Amino acid sequence: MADLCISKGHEVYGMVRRTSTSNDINFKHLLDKPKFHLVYGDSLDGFSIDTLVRNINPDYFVNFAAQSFVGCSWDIPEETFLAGAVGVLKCLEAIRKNSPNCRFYNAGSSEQFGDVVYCPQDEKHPFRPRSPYGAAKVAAQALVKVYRESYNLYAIQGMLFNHESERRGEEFVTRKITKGIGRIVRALQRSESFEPIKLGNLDAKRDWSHSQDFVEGVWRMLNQEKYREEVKIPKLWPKSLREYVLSSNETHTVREFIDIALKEAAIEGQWSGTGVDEKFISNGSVIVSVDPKFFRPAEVDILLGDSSLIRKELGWKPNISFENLVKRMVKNDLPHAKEAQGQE
Ligand code: G4F
Repeated sequence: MADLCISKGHEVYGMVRRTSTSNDINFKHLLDKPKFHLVYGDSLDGFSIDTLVRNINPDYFVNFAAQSFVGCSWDIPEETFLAGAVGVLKCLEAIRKNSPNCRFYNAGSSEQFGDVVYCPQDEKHPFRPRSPYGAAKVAAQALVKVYRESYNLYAIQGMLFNHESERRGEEFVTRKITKGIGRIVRALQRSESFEPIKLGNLDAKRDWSHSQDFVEGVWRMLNQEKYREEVKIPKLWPKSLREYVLSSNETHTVREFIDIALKEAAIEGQWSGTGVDEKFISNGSVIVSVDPKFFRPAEVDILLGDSSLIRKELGWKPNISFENLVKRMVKNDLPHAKEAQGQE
């Protein structure tokens, strides 16, 4: 998002929480840009948000702050809910008091649909969250609506299906697979032994896209009047602003992701067994196995989005296909790619 805003000529203030070890790998390349500033804050510290909004008086406020790993949200439900919902309330309050013309975007999720009742899921699908994370996002969306309608704020929350990239965190299934393949390819090249990639539910279906496509969608949601006539008059905002679904409109199992990824890494083999005994075997070695420790207390079995509304109304469309997403992530994690980047 910061890359996109800077490419459009905007000044960006990136809020970071203080940590004892640095966690800047995804924005290191921006640190020497004159239009990029890092500021300390925490969306759960109302004072810090209030001061930042007052001092910066931003045109846009994009809130991606969250405990965003669904799998962990049962272990730390309170932190997940506080960051996902209460933090949003603090951002909205700071904007209402200090900068009411600032446009606010909050990251919503297809996890809000949860236990889905129809496919594909569009903006009208009911919210039936299956995790503390999904519940927090539903609460946040209600707060955003209340503030939009009560105070006439340009405040919206998009419902984004899974979005990945070469910068994805390593605990999420896509990056776990591509990093794991990188590790195994390196071991094979050195004739070393290796552990398989241990995963949970291989039958889960997700609608995966590349984050680069989605940040453009977020930008369009923040600037709806450029694309939609009826949003031109700020007085009509609470009624005319829309909150859109972003999705590829395709769904694939975790297993299909693995198949494309292994093919890209030229690892040939076959699946055998079922359930917890399922494995992908190549030349007698187990490459992927199932470990029940990665099963969730409640799973969202299928997510499949319908993003036709934003495609029609704001002219958005994704450019990177599912297959290219997988290939890009694998290429990035193969050992030669890392060596070329001087990271090995
Ligand atoms: O990659 P995941 O952990 O992503 P999940 O839970 O779908 O959530 C992501 O997408 C949401 C939008 O829909 C975001 F709101 C959220 O912040 C996050 O970005 O898991 C994807 C699927 C799940 O069904 C999970 O059970 O993969 C399955 N899976 C199977 N084995 C695994 C594993 N997930 C993880 N993380 N690790 C495994 O070993």
